[in-house]
Amino acid sequence: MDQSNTAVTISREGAVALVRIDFAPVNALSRPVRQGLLEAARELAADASVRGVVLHGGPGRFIAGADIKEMDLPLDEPILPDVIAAIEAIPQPVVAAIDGVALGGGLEVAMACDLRIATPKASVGLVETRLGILPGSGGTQRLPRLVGTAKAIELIGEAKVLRAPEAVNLGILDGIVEDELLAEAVRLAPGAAKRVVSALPIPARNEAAEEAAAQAAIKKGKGVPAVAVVVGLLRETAAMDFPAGLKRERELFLPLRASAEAAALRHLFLAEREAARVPGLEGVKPRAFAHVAVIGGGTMGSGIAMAVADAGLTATVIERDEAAAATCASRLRDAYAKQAKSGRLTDAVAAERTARITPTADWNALAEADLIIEAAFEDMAVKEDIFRRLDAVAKPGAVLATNTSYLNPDEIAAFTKRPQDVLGLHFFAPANIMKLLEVVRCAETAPDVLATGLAFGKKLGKLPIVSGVCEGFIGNRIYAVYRRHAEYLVEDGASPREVDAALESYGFAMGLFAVGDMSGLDIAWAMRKRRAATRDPGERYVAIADRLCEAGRLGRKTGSGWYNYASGKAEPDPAVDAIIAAERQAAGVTPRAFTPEQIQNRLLAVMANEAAKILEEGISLRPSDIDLVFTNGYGFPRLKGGPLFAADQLGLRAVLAEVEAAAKAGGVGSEPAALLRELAEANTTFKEWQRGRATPG
Ligand code: 3H9
Repeated sequence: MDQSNTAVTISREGAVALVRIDFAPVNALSRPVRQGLLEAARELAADASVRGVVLHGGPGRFIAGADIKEMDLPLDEPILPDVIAAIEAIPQPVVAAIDGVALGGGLEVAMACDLRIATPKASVGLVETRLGILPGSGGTQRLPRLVGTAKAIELIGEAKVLRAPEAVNLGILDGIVEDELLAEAVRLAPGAAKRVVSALPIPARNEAAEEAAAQAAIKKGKGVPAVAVVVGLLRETAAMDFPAGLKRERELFLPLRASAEAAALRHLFLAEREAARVPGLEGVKPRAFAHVAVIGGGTMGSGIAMAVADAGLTATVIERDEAAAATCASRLRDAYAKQAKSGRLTDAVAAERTARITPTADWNALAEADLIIEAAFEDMAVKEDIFRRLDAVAKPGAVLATNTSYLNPDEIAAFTKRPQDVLGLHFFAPANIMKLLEVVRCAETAPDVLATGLAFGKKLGKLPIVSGVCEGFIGNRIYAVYRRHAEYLVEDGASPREVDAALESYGFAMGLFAVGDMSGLDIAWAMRKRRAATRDPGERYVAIADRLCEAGRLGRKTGSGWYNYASGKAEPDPAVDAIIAAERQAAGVTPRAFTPEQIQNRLLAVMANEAAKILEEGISLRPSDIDLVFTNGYGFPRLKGGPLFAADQLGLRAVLAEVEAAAKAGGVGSEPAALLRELAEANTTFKEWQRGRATPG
C-alpha cells in the first residue's frame, strides 16, 4: 500500500487488520480515501495471515459520504463502485465499526461489509436525494436486500437519517456496542460469517406498501427530480438480479450528478456552511443567552418566543399591560395546543414549551435577561421609548436586539449608552417556523455581540446570515426592487397573472402578486405614502397598487387585491384590468407582450443587480449568503440555487443586457451595478468572484 497515503492506514492486532479512514473534516470519500481503500482491500485480500478486517473512521466518525466538493468535477478514478466492489470481494470477514455518521456513500461502504456494528450515537442514511442525486454505489440495490423494497423507497426517497437503535431494528445494522467499539469489532472479525449483502434475495414485495411509500416520498420531495427517479429505480430493479440492478442505478445516477438541480442543491449545502464563517469573528466567544426576553407579544414577538422555547430556552415576553400579557399567554397556549392536536408535539411537550414562556407587563423581569429582543411596532418613537427604558433596566453586558425590518438599527442603538451591545435580529414570519434570520451588524456592534446573534440563531435551528445596515437589509431591499420591476412589467403590458404564472413555472410556490395579496397590500401602501416626499423623481413610479388600495382592495383579507377571491381562489378580475389600463394610458404606455422567459429573466436580472450593489457596499459578506436569504426567506426555488447562482447559470453578460433594458424601464435606481458590469465584462461569475475573495491574502 502507498505509505504516503495518510487518508487510509492499516494497523494490525494479531490476525485482524484495522483499516482506518482519517480524512478531515468528516471522512468524505475524496480521491485519496477511495484510492487508499481500494489499495487496502486488494492488499488484505491477498494476505493469508489476515483472518479478519475491521473498517473504521476513528473516534466519533465513520464516513460522511461522497465528497460534495468533487461533484462539480468530472469523475476521477478510482470510482466508488469499484472501491466498494473490492471491499465486498475481500474473502475474509469484514466488520464495519461505525461511530458517528455513515451517510450516503458511507453507508454504501458499510453495506459492502459482512457485519455492521455501531455505537448508540451513530446514525446512518442514504441521504443523496437531499443533494439532488441518488445513491450511486449500490445503495439502491443493497438496502432493499436488507429492509425490503417498500422500506427502501421510504428511507432513500425521504433521505431519512436513522439513529443506530432504529437501524438495528430494521436490520441495517447488526448490533450496538456501548463501549470499546473497536475492541469488540476486533474480537468479532475473525469468527464472523461472510454475509455478502449483494448475494441476498430481495424480500417478498408488497405492492400496496410500495405505492404508499412512493407517494409519500414524492410528496415530501417537493419536486426534486431525483426523488421520482430513485423511487422508479427501486421499483424497476426489484425484479432484477444484482448486476443488472447495479448497472441501471449507474445509468440513472450519472445524469443526475451532472444535472443543474443537483449543482444548485450542492451550492446551497456548501453555502450554508460558508455562511457561518464571518471574518473577524474567528475565536470570538459569544455571550450567554440562557434567558431571553422579547418586548412585544404580537404575532412576531410570540413567534420569536416560541422559537426560543422550542429550542429549550426560557423567554419572558413583555407586554404593555397585564391584559395584553394575558392575551399573549392565551395566544401562545392556543398555538401550542394546535401543534399538539395536529400530532406535531405530544401534549406533555406542548405544555413544557408553553411553561417556558412567561408573558408579563413587569419590566423588572428584564433585569435577569441575557438577550432582549424588541419586536414592537415599526415606529421610531416607539423604539426610542423602549430602548431608553431598556438601557435603564437591562443588566450590564446584556445583548439588546431589534427585530425591525425597515428602521435604521444604528439610530436605535444610539438611544442607549451601550451601542456596542446592540444589533438587529430580523426574523421572518412565522418566526417559529421560518429558517432565515438576518443578523444585522450595526456600526458599533461589538464582535462578541455579533457572535452571540449567530450562536443564538444556530441554537434556534435557524440559518443566521450577517447583513450590514441599509434600507430593508439584504432580503427586503432586493425584494423591493424585484417587486417594483414586476409592477413595471405589468404597466408595460404583462398581466399580474402572467407575471405570477412565469414565476410559478420558474419554481416559486406562489407568484409575487398572489403573495402580496396574502400578506395584505396596506403595509406597503402606508410605506409608499410615508416616503412619497423623499422619492427620487427620476425613479419610475407605478401607481396601480395605490389605486387598488384606494378602491379598498387590500388583498385576501378584503376579498380582493391584485386578484378577486370571491370563488375562494385567486381569479383575475376585470376591475383590476380596468385600473391597469387606465394607469397605462395615464403613463402614455403602449402595452406589449412578454413571454414567460422574458419575465423570468428580467426579474432575475434586477435581483442580481441589486444584490451586486449590496455586495459592492459590503452589506453582504458574499454572493452565496444572498442565495441563502432568498431560498430560505422569500420562496426562491432551491432547485435554482438562489438568484446569484441562477444569474451565473444564465451568464452575466445576458444578465447585464437585461439589466440595461430594465434600467430604461425603471429610471433612477435601476442602473447596472459596477460589480455586475465588471464581472460580465470579464466573462466570469459571482461564484468565481467569491472564490477569489476567499483566497487568503
Ligand atoms: C453520496 O455519498 C453519493 C454516493 O452515493 C456516491 C455515489 C458514487 N463532502 O455540516 P458541518 C464538510 S452524496 C465534502 O458543518 P456537522 C462541510 O462542508 C453525499 N465535505 O458539520 C464542512 O466543511 P467546512 C451524502 C463535507 O457536524 C465540514 O464538513 N452525504 C461533506 O454539523 C463540517 O460539516 C451527505 O449528504 C461531504 N460529504 O455535520 C452528508 N459533508 O468546515 C452531508 C460535510 O470546510 N453532510 N462536509 O465548512 C452532513 O450531513 C453533515 O455535514 C455531517 C456533519 C452530518 C456529516
